[in-house]
Amino acid sequence: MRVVVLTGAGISAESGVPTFRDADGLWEGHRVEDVATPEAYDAQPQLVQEFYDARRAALAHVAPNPAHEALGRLERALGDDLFLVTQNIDDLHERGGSQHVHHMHGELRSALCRACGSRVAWDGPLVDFPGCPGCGLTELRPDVVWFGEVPYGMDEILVHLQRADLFVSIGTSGAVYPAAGFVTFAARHGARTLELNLVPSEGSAFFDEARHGPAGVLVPAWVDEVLGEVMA
Ligand code: BV8
Repeated sequence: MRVVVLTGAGISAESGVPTFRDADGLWEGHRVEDVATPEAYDAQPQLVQEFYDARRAALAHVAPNPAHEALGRLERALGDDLFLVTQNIDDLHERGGSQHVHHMHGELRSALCRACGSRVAWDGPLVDFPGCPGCGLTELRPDVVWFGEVPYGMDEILVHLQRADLFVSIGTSGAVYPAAGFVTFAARHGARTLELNLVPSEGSAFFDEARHGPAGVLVPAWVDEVLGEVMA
């Protein structure tokens, strides 16, 4: 059985990582749509760098939760039959045991050079505009896909969605495209679809089945179910 799992901020909520739309604004009242754009970066690079520096530094104080760990278990059982794509830029899937994680919106622990295009592992701040290890120019920005920018790996994601027998969306509001459109695309190509979310998302009606509750409870239970089926 080929499974595609899409995750959003809700899967990291129980680890203490703020979501975007539950509280009123993610960071000091800034809406992510206002800060996560190239225009915001060009207009106020310092503020945008600080927004991401704060989130990158916060990674040291959070840990994966049972939902991340359950998906690590699922990957060990399904191997290449599982395709995990996340909208999240944290590293909790990796720390929860997933080895193949597709960060369609980039990663906090990576920097992108606007001069030479290098994507480099980066754990420190970028606000002091350090030189790029590739070209030396002080053009490093967060390696994060902002609104209006093209998500990473879309061709590969669409191939996996076309082939999927099951598409599962975990902890996302279904507010942002193209991720919010994956459910209807997968269903059009014959996949069964399941939503695991705290409350009905904006796209709930598109799913064959929707279960509501905390990811830390729903995801381990669902993985046990799938592994029971697969092993049977
Ligand atoms: C693109 C990285 C072209 C940055 C992010 C008008 C109409 C339709 C679309 C558009 C439009 N105008 C513009 C667009 C396109 C735009 C878009 O969709 N805008 C929206 C606002 C309308 N999209 C883009 O610009 C994208 N690019 O379209 O390029 C293209 C398209 C296809 C192919 C080629 C080219 C780029 C968007 C990427 C933006 N970057 N993140 C950063 O992180 O700082 S978006 C960011 O918000 C996330 O990455 C995520 O994608 C998105 C939504 O966040 P969620 O993860 O869903 O989190 P949220 O807080 O919203 O929801 C949390 C959910 O969890 C809730 O449902 C809650 O109930 C639940 N939850 C909470 N606690 C728990 C829980 N669930 C379980 N357990 C819990 N404990």
